[in-house]
Amino acid sequence: MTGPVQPLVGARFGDDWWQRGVIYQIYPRSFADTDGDGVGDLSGIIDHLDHLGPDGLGVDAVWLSPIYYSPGRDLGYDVADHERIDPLFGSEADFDRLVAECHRRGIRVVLDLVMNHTSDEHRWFMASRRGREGPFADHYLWRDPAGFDAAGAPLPPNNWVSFFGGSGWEWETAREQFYYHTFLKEQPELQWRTPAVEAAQWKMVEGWLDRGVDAFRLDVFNVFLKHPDLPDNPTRPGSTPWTRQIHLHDRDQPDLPPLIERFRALLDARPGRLSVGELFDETIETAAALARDRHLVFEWELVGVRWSADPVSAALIRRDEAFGPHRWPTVVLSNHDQPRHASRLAATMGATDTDTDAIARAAAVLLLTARGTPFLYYGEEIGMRDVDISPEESVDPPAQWVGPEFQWWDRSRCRTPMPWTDGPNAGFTTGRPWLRLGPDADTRNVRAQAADPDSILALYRQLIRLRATTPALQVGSFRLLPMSDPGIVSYLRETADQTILIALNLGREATTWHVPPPLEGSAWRLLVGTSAAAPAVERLAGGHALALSSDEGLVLEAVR
Ligand code: ISL
Repeated sequence: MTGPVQPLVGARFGDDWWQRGVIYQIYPRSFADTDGDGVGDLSGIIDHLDHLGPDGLGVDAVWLSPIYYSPGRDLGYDVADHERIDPLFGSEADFDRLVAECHRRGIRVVLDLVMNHTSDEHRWFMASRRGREGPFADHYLWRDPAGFDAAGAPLPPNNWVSFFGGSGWEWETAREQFYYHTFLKEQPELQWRTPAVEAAQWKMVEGWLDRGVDAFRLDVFNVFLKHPDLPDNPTRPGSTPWTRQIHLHDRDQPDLPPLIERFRALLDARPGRLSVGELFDETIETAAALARDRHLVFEWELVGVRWSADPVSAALIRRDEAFGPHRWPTVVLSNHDQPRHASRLAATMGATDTDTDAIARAAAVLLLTARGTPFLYYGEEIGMRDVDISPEESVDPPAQWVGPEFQWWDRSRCRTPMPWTDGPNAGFTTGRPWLRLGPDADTRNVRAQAADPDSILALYRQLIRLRATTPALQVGSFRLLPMSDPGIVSYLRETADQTILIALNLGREATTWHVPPPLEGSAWRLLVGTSAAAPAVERLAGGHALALSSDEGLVLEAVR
């Protein structure tokens, strides 16, 4: 269908980018709109690639949240055709142009693969629900009712519930069977135990690889397989139907690892490919056990952390212990499912009037110096915050379900349009934006921050550039230093011939940091400071006392 793929030109890293690179997540609906419909599109992404490329932020890859044809019940995570671009975002040619324009700038392209479920408008499901015969009959998780109640209504096959609230089973009159859905009822679960399903998925994956896609994020991959007999889950005390079950039979089955390896083999057959898996509702230990070279698995220690020295240190240690020296973690602070970290971290301290920009700066240091492959979420590079969205304006489907039994944070708040300029609608669209822009878009936007050498954007650019030329920050070991001064988190990143020292004052007060002694004969040189007032230090001996304001961060290197 398409011509030869534009080769990657001038990429900073070779096949080891999975470990050394920085990946930037774009939520396509909210990045940039070129056709005036108020929804971001692929041409909008192309128009702004210079913001991301080597003369801008300098990221190594962009991950696009789903851009496939979809009715949008879960805003693209309900795919009606995995092999087709949603016209909402543009044409097939626009996609090929996006890949080419990224590759021309040395940027790789990561697609979001949603393979656990499809949309109920997928042609497989529309055929499957019609009856028990035909090529798609067993593509989904169909089951007979457990029986019928006194009124003759069918009873679900087991006690499984949907994570998004309510029963996990939906009755289909035409088949006289139930189908299962972990998420919305418009997201029916695929039956991965049907060989034709697996074969079709791999064919689809190969198709995207052939079109030049460099990597994939795997949505909720530990849910693909269920216990073949679909037994009841054991129950336990909990606050919601979901947490009242031990999810023994509806995910993490023993034959999951070989299934995932069959997927990974498709990527390993071509050089320089990576995958990053998203585990649904799982622990960091599970993430570490499933991670291997070139195939990352997200964990959420730093997403759930309270913004204070003790819990942040504990999270860093937990990551280090779970992954150990031989498995490679990711570093994530924000994504399209979570409150934006500038807002979230401030809220963990119960603060309403805190300077979230100072937090965003310190967090940028953590994100780009902790051990692991960093994932940025669009807008965090300008310190974007959550935006208040009224229930009437919200477009996050599970948020509509909210009730005493099902609490859901409205994800619309973290998915608002990117502010590019101080013009109308912040340069995002000439139409009516699909979600309102933040109230600070006039001042907090890319153009304003690009012109300000002390902006959050300038700091992100500086840190990403530093990381790209500093092997210890890319692949070095991690060592947390004992807490010597209250509020200070400090750690080392080291290779055989480079030592980098990071210090963050996560206390609410200014404090004094006593610089640890460097190796014999060397001193510390300041590489990056988050505050405009950071001392211009060329040679700093151990024991030196430095004043650090709240949320101030420093990155130093040991020099001879
Ligand atoms: O959003 C969450 C918590 O606030 C997560 O638990 C999330 O539901 C879970 O990680 C699964 O997320 C993924 O699959 C969902 C989709 O709605 C999310 O956007 C996606 O990231 C169903 O496809």
